[in-house]
Amino acid sequence: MKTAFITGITGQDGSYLAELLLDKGYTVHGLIRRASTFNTDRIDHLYRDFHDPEARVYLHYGDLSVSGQLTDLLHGIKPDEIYHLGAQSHVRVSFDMPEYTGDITGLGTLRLLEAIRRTGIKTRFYQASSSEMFGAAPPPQSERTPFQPQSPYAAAKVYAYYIVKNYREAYNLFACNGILFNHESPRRGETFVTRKITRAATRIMLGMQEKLYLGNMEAKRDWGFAGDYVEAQWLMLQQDSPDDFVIALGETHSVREFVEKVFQKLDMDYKEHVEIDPKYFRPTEVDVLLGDSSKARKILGWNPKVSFDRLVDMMIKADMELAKKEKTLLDAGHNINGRIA
Ligand code: NAP
Ligand code: G4F
Repeated sequence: MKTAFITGITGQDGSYLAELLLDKGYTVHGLIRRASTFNTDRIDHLYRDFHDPEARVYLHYGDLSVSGQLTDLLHGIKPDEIYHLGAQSHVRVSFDMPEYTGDITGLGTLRLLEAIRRTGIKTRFYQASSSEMFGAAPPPQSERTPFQPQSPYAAAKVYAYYIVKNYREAYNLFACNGILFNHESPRRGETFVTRKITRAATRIMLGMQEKLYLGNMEAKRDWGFAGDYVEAQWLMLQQDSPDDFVIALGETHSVREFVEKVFQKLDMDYKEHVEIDPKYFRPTEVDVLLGDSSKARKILGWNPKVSFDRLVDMMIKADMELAKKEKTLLDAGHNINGRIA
């Protein structure tokens, strides 16, 4: 039985990856942050009390800013595979918190690599690199496209990408960069644009919200399903040698198209509900992302199963169920968390 260590296990990808690894028989250790509220919603269904002999998920408090503790954890767990998904992952927020983003999203990767080097454990390392690193580079983007980062987040990810390559070459580590294009799901954080749209549209439909405020609706993204993308993360660590791979569906749509599609599927006209708020614009934008993942499809045999259209349906369905639950509570006189991203 293999053992994996996941940073970012409480995030969208971490939850899907933990499910995948448990299905494959792994024992899964995850790094979680202490918070004054519960932050394990996405993995609660996987967790069993550690006294239970059947338990295969173990959670450890820690933070990507603390290197000594990461070293102790890796020394104790000695995982066969490390999936480093933890990050300050929001691009707009990275303009508000550039130093923090550099520390966690950039240096966090170095801290883990150093922990591997210092402990001398034999392990395989996955780095959650991002299509955001391509920035202003014209589409389509592949492993050969030079990076032109357009945000503190992207600059931090470029640092992490190169430090992974450096440790691979300098210390012969099995370390891979998965350069993943945007991937979404019903578990997507509510401040990312797709989920913000499906949450708002379903609430508008049920009369719980009037307006949806967005930023740049002309930006284009290559959106796929997170469940398909974590499979690629696992495949990268099963190869004979470490390498870097672009993972993308290979089609691009604007934010406007996404909104239009969601509202249309709910028989509504988005123009009646959507307004632009300059607050959501970024000082520098990434205009078009469109991935060429032919290398991953050929070498890893990676083949995404969920189309863009099915992804949209999946997100609408889940958010409609959530909105209905919220409405039932509201109608019964309860307070709900009506916070909008
Ligand atoms: P996400 O939902 O935002 O999850 C981020 C995770 O990182 C959460 O578990 C979060 O913990 C954890 N984290 C944040 N700061 C931390 C810190 N200081 N110490 C320890 N853990 C910390 O992100 P995601 O969408 O799953 O993405 C996973 C990774 O892939 C990220 O590195 C992201 O940058 C990268 N990526 C994502 C996409 C995409 O489209 N989703 C595309 C390319 C690359 P809390 O739950 O406590 O906040
Ligand atoms: O959903 P987004 O915030 O995702 P973004 O910036 O593309 O970043 C995501 O994908 C990256 C991979 O390319 C990841 F590395 C990163 O961690 C994250 O998961 O924004 C998508 C687009 C942007 O062009 C943004 O300007 O939507 C535009 N947008 C328009 N109105 C908005 C909004 N984005 C957000 N979050 N909120 C809006 O109201």
